[in-house]
Amino acid sequence: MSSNRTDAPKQSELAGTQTPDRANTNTKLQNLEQARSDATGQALRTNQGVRIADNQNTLKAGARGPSLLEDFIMREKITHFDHERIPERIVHARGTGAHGYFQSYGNHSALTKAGFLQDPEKVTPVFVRFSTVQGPRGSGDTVRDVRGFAVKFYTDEGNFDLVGNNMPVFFIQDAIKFPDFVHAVKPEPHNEIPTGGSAHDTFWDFVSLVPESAHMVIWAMSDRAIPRSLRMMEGFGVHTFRLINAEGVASFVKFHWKPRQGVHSVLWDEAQKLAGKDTDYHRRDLSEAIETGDYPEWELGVQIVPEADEHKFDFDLLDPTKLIPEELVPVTPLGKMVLNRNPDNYFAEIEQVAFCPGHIVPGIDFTNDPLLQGRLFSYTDTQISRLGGPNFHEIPINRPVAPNHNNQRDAMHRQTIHKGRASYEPNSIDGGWPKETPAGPQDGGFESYQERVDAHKIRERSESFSDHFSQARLFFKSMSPNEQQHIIKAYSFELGKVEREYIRERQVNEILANIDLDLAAAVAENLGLPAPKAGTVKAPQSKLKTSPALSQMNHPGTVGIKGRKIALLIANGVDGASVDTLVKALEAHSARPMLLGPTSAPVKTAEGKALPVDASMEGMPSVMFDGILVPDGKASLDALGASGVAKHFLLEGYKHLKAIGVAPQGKALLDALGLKTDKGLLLGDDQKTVEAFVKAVEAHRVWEREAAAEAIPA
Ligand code: HDE
Repeated sequence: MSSNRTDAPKQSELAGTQTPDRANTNTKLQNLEQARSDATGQALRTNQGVRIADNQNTLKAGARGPSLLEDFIMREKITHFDHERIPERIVHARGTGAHGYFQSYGNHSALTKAGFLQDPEKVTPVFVRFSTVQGPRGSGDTVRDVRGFAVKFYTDEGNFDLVGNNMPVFFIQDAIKFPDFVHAVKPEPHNEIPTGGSAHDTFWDFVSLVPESAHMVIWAMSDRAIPRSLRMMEGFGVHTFRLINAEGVASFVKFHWKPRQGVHSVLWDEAQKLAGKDTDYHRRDLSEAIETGDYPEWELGVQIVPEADEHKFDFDLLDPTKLIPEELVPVTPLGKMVLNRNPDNYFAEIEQVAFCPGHIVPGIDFTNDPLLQGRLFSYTDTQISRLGGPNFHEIPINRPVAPNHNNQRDAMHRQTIHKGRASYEPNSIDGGWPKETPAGPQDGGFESYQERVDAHKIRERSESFSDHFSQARLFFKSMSPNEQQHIIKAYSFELGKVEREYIRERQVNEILANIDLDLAAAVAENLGLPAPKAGTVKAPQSKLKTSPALSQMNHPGTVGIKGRKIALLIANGVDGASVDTLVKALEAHSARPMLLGPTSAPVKTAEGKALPVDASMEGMPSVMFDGILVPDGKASLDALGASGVAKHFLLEGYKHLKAIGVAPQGKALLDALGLKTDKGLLLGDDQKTVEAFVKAVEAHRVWEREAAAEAIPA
């Protein structure tokens, strides 16, 4: 966890890369890099500490002769390189992460005795890793998939890992089905296709045969599976956990992370294009936001269910395919998490971090959710092969800030050099240390919640886990019309890629028809299947008809357009004053304007000045932006109108429902593109138009336009 990064200059200190003085900018960049590096001023040495005189040439018998085996410098270097890779995670291989801190809003001692939730002054360091599930380490960021949301709290009482996802439920109810599910969703075994997605036969074969997956699959077919940014995702602990206070009183809880940036997604066409045009879209977005000081923030909250109310719901709290609607049990905010530091080294931190749902601290405990119980075994087991043995807790990113003395010894890659003779307990040689701490209200040793268990040893699924469709239906019914259409299209797209017709039919007739007949009929029509009959499973109708909290549209966030990326399309002859006004207006809202030219070369303004650009329109296509502005300047507008790349930029931005503002002289450009003004396509550059543009970006997308945008070619 140690790092010198906090003292290093920030990228934000390089603000003003627009300056024409590129040499100055380059020197600043070099200074920044050198301040960051721990090798600055250091000699190049071998791993044994020997200074290296020549890092260019292998030791040879003569300049043109054979290489000599005795060249320990070359062999050490190549041997180390040969072993640079470790096994990637079997699931969640593609990830990124950041450091930050957690702070409690107050004293939550009535709920839990966990120390990090007692004192609003207490700052607990955290490390977060976000991930996709299906794809390998090099896969695209914007594939349709669940996102992992794993948080390590380095608390004074030991590490607490909240290893959650950006969806509140899961595909299966029992851990024993996890390898089956993962084998089905992973690329097909004969050709390793597809990379990163679920649009293939084995996935749909499995889920169409396993109705308990219906609820999670509809989440995966919703916009939640294609987030705009990792900063704009909710996070969920999924399982029901227990919080326990100093008096031993336990409550059931579901953990929630609510992003201040709001919950937003990209459109499916955008997601697919981004996967090619900016494979690193999400990791770039996260690290840029932190680098520029726009620190992502989430609120940690819990839904609290008193023990006495365990059986009050029409589903089982232990069933991980169910959520507790927020309308029934609201989320109580506990504190906030801020991510404010990028990792220094991807491998050392993001790749080597080892999460485990079993890492808990006094005041938190598990429930009998059979998925959670299986996870408690799996994560440590997986680290042993991934990180090469049981000493992974000594890797810097995994080290607790709390001391961890015990009598565990040796094993692969042991770092600690233990002193003393006694590595057993009880002992008298070392005075009996380290000693147990009796369980107690505060600062006591960990004590498991004393749950009475008196039952037959049995392999059985509880009857209370048998309703698989009510909450899937509740989810669909709670969506806005736009979101419902996206879900219909996602099922149609994915099932359209399924080659075996009997799998498509089974999904439509046996799963979708039991969720919602309109949904099933729409998907069937798109697949050319006969209209489905009403589902045969008599799932109880949940008392709640809709749960507005499930729709992303009801989570706009609280930060306005802060950090949103806006493209300004310019060419020679652009009105410099117009660019200036727009940039200033956006900066006043803390948005991130970027100037895009026909190439990466500076653009000549109407006033005759050379205006450096941030990128070319081809280099940073419209899918990388939240909004587009076209400043004034007749020659510039004419040049954009004659450029296929610029026209595509605007049409694509329109198709993806983005806010677009065009200076008044640009009317001809819009006419030529056949685009009509709407709530988010604005003609004008006065204050009022700029404010309307800002409002449209704030709304994330111009949803009213979606039907009209259908006509625009992809
Ligand atoms: Fe995981 N899961 N999982 N999972 N999971 C792993 O652990 C597993 C489940 C989740 O960024 C693995 O270190 C089983 C639910 C996240 O490093 C592995 C079951 C949820 C991450 C594993 C589940 C998750 C993992 C692979 C069913 C949401 C990435 C590498 C019983 C609550 C953590 C590793 C990171 C990773 C097993 C189900 C979330 C194999 C057996 C439910 C966010 O141990």
